[in-house]
Amino acid sequence: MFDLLASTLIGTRDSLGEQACVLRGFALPYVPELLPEIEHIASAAPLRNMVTAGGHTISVALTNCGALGWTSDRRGYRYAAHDPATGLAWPAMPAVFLRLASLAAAAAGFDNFQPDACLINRYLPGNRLSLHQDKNEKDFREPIVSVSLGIPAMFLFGGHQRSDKTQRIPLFHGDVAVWGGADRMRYHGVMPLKEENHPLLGVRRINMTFRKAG
Ligand code: MD6
Ligand code: FE
Repeated sequence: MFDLLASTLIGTRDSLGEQACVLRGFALPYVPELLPEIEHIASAAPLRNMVTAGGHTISVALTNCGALGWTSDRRGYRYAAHDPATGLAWPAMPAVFLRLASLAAAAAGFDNFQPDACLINRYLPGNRLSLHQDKNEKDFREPIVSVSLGIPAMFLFGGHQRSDKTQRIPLFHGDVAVWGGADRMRYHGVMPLKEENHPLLGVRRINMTFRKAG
């Protein structure tokens, strides 16, 4: 059912706002190159569940590549050059990641996007991400590029107040969401993942979020 909807959408664009959209299937041609790179990154910097300042464990497991990595601990959220689990620099950003992120940003109207951070999230069924704004980056003129792989998720895209009504947008394997400019600080989140099986990735969703953080 989802597969049929996803396949009919490939190559289309959904507008989420003035400067926010979903590029359906944009990442599909890159998938054969992306998956081994993700495996390699996760072998050097394993996926882990971080804690928040409030002491809650984040259900989504994460790792990073690039000069900066998004981290959370009892002191809060921040970008760091080193993996707190190993003390090592995060794995380098693979060239194919940069190419995909930059081309997707350009297709969405953001030229010259050169991310220095790629957060890799792994969602299992039941995992969710509550509504939040991305505000740990230095320059809010830079967009966010978010690549979905594996089983589908329902993305929530709200307004500038947490209480604003949210749009619900299904994100499928290969979709790329981009938001920036006037839409850069909009609240967003992910609803609890439903149990499904993806032919390439199994029972999981991988999300890659690219940012110019520093
Ligand atoms: C997603 N992730 O995983 C979108 N934002 O589909 C985020 O929006 C996000 O995972 C800030 C910090 C961590 C995140
Ligand atoms: Fe976010």
